[in-house]
Amino acid sequence: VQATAASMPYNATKGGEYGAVPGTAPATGQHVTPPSRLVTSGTLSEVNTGPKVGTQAPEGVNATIAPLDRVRVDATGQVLTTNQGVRVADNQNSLKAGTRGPVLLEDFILREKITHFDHERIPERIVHARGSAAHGYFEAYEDLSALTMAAPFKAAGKRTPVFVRFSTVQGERGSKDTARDVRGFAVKFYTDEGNWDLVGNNIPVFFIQDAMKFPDLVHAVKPEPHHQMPQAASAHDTFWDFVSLMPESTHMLMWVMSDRAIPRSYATMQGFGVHTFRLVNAAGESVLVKFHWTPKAGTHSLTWDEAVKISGADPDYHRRDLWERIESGAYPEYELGIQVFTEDEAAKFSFDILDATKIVPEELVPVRPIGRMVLNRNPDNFFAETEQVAFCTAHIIPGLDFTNDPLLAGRIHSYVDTQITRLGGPNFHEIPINSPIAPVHNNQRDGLHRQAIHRGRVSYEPNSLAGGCPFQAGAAQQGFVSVAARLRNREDCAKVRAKPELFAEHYNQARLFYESQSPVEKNHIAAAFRFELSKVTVPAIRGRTLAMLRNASEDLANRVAVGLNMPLPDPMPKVLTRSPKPEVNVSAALSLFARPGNGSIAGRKIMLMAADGVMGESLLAVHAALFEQGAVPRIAAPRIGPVQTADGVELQADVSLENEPGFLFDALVLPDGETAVKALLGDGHAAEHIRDQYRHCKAILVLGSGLHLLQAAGIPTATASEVSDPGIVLANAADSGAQAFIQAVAQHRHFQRETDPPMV
Ligand code: HDE
Repeated sequence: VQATAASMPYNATKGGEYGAVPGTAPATGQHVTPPSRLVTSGTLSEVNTGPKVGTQAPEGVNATIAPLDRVRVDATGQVLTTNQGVRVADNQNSLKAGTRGPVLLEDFILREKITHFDHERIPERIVHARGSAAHGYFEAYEDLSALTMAAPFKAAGKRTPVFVRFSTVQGERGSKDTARDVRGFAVKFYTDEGNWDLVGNNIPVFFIQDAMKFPDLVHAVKPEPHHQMPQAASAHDTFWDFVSLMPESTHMLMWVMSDRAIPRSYATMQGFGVHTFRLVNAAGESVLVKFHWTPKAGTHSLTWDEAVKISGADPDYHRRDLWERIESGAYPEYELGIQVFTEDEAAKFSFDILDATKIVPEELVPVRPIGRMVLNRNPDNFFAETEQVAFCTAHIIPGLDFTNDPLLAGRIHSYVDTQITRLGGPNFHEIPINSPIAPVHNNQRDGLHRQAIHRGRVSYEPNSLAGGCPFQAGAAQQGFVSVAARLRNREDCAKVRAKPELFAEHYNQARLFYESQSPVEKNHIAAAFRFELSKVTVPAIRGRTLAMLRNASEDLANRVAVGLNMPLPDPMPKVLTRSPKPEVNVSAALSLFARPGNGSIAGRKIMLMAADGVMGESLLAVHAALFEQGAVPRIAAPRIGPVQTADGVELQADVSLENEPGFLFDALVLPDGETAVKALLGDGHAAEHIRDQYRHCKAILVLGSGLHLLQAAGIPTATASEVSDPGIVLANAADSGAQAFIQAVAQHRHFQRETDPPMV
């Protein structure tokens, strides 16, 4: 019982929200004195009052806390007022001429309240509308000044505060988290030399090569305009029509049809800067760079059947997971790595590093780890922070620079532009979550929603009246200087609407990706193409996609064609008949299994099934062992509330078999106890949950007579003597099975049992 209360996924230090006793909500109407923030009772990061800016700071520091405190509002113990600070005496009734008479126009309190409500919504992001975010910090491993003067990399151990927003691309703000989709991975570094936004994705390549095609891509993938369907899905005609006419998308399609597009958690996916950027040192020398984020917890994904089911039972699955991980202290952590190479090296590659549909294989340029990022604080308010945060690729700092990637060029324009509509004007940098911690001084003035009150009569430069201030910073004062990169080929200087030749090679890296996958991953890619294309109603689009796939992999094209009951068409004609020879044909790093993580099961949700008459001791022993590992064990019974064990102890069921279906959990424990097992055999939910766990290849621990549940659910290897599936752990008298089970959970999935179609 104790363990159940302690495993509640919130931060017990938030005393003001949960009452004096951790875990007890204040009674309705009871007001609780707010804890003094930044003293002893804030969240883990709030209690930290160490130095805020850039320098070495203690664990959990977040430099944006202090500036944001200026605008934080806590109404505990406060009287209700209007926006003008006038105390409101009656918040129940509008002002009327008599109790049954008309409402009076003079009721400024009603009008203010309704008017504000009418304007509560702002336009959602045109892409990446659905997202979830968290605060944290980046910590450099070493001094990188030989390569770059960028502020976060100036000293070993230096910490820079960050705000990170993860997102899906296609769906609307209220759509599901587990759609098959690319995930945004946008990081705002609040450096002491200005804000740097690394606005990346969880996939290192993109669908298109030139910003000119972005509106077309987005129009094609979004719900179709005549009937606004389907929501948050690429499995429809317009998307496949477009991509099958754009062979440059072949490589990206491989990634999007792989399990990368259905991550288990934001904490178990990689992130990539996608484009090639530049690092610049104090001497003005520059090298080319690709950015990689790698999760400490390993790269893990859902299965497709699971993702579909989760989207119904918990559309907020990833948002909840991120929130709960942080509240329970299982902080998501990622390592930042860079691939560094020179322009001369790049000139010899078989692909163009300005082409965002290409990776630089790790075999060609290894990834060098340079720091880690820890997300340790949830936002206080979704709208003020997660919704109003404005990421812009144009936000870079001295030490970094762009390359001529034509997709990046469009982005440098687009992000600032889109905020002007979305956030209502050019002063969005003054919204607290967007404002830099570095000082801001310039002669820009006015505009909608201006917050700063600029003093003096000078708003121009040069000036003498203000002593020439604010003055221009030379390079010596860390002023931003663009790299004077020379174009290699002077003919390129002619104005043209055209692409470099290597941009026309579309298939080498699509093949590389597919060939680098494990057999299980290949199965999933083939199944994803089959699923998506079988939702396409126009057969010619299916045929064209197959023709394109043939150029990347005959094996894959064949498997998809068989899956669609279609003959293979001729391969799509290639633009480049003489294809450049790729440097590598297989890259182990491209498989999800290449990064199993640190073996921790922290943050994994595990269902412990129970009913009256359950053998409490064995169940609680497993509960304690899981809790010890930082996992989130949940007791699930036919109804929530008290469950009587066989020896008369009362357990509390956190969830019911009805309100939290089994597929929301990473693993399952079946209980011992004849009476409980009998009760669970009579509840169809139990068998459903067991079958889902099995089908989704998750670990199952069977305690004693719980074996009957496994057998009744029709699990193929379910007799005590013949369980050969390493994902099914049988406890016996000598061993609770907890340790073997923890190892099985750490494996994440047991794909050995997977069949297509599923047997169970
Ligand atoms: Fe974006 N993208 N994008 N994008 N993108 C936006 O900006 C755009 C691209 C990415 O959590 C928008 O503030 C163009 C690549 C993320 O707030 C918009 C092009 C990559 C986010 C926009 C691209 C991304 C966005 C919509 C092609 C991976 C969410 C709202 C030239 C490297 C950021 C907004 C957040 C959001 C434009 C292609 C990542 C319209 C024109 C490639 C993570 O400005």
